[in-house]
Amino acid sequence: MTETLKPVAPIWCPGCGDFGVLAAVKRALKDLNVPPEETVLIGGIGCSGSIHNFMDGYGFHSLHGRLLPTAVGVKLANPKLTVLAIGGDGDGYAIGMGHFVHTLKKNADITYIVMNNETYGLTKGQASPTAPLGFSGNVETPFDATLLALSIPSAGYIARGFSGAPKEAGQLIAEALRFNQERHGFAFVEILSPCVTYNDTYKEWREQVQSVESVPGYDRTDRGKAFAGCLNLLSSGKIPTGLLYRPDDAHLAPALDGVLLPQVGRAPATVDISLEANRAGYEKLLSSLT
Ligand SMILES: Cc1ncc(C[n+]2csc(CCOP(=O)(O)OP(=O)(O)O)c2C)c(N)n1
Ligand code: SF4
Ligand SMILES: [Mg+2]
Repeated sequence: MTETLKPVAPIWCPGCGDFGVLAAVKRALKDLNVPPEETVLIGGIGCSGSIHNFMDGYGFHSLHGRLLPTAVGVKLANPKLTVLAIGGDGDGYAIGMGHFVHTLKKNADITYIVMNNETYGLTKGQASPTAPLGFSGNVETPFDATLLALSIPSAGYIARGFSGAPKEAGQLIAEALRFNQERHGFAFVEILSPCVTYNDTYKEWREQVQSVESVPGYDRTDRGKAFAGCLNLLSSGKIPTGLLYRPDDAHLAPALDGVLLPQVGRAPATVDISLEANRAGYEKLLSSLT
């Protein structure tokens, strides 16, 4: 049973940062002329994770914290598709943290966008792993996902945008998709996306965000220097934004699809799996089991 659904109007609270991310994703796909029938959006669980319902393309609402293995599977099954995994900070950095690290390591040609609002918006404002000390009774020190990503040797594209600057965020996403198109591997883009209902950080983030472009001597091609540059900004109360890390092509790790697919021969989604086409193979398999 199949049903074709049209995009519906967002159900987010008025003023939610997620509107800026939606605009940025749409702009990036338009800039790259990616048609809806070749776009797959894998949503997480959370306010952010419903983004695929609000735009054209194939959408899949994944399990909480499991959007990344789903997205990798879609990409490996049909590498022609442009695959974006989009979820929240709770989804990606709490329950989904294991998948986040391993997907950075796997390095498939997909783009992962985390809409970070430092809270669990959908479940009414609990502390997420990026929540500051004291927020909603939080007793844990927050961590920075871009620094974590920088610690994974295969990472090749790490960026941070702000939904209050959707044009720049759209450019970072477009560059991430281009990185995938060029078969360079996984692209990670965190977008600061305030939850105006439970954690309205617009004012402070507007003051805190600082593009690494404006930092004299910042070197995004060198992992150690990028880490130190970001850490310096964070230590001085700023939040580094822009393209934080992108080594030269010669220093990029091999992308998973580029390594695996030549071994398999054909993309699994394009293989004829009808009974008749495979009857001889099935019969051979059956007889080998008796
Ligand atoms: C396995 C599982 N555990 C817990 C939940 C409850 N739950 C739904 S959304 C959510 C957190 C959402 O936070 P985030 O990913 O940051 O998304 P946001 O709503 O902030 O955009 C949780 C814990 C769930 N749906 N499934
Ligand atoms: S609860 Fe927060 S994150 Fe969810 S839609 Fe409302 S403002 Fe956005
Ligand atoms: Mg959140």
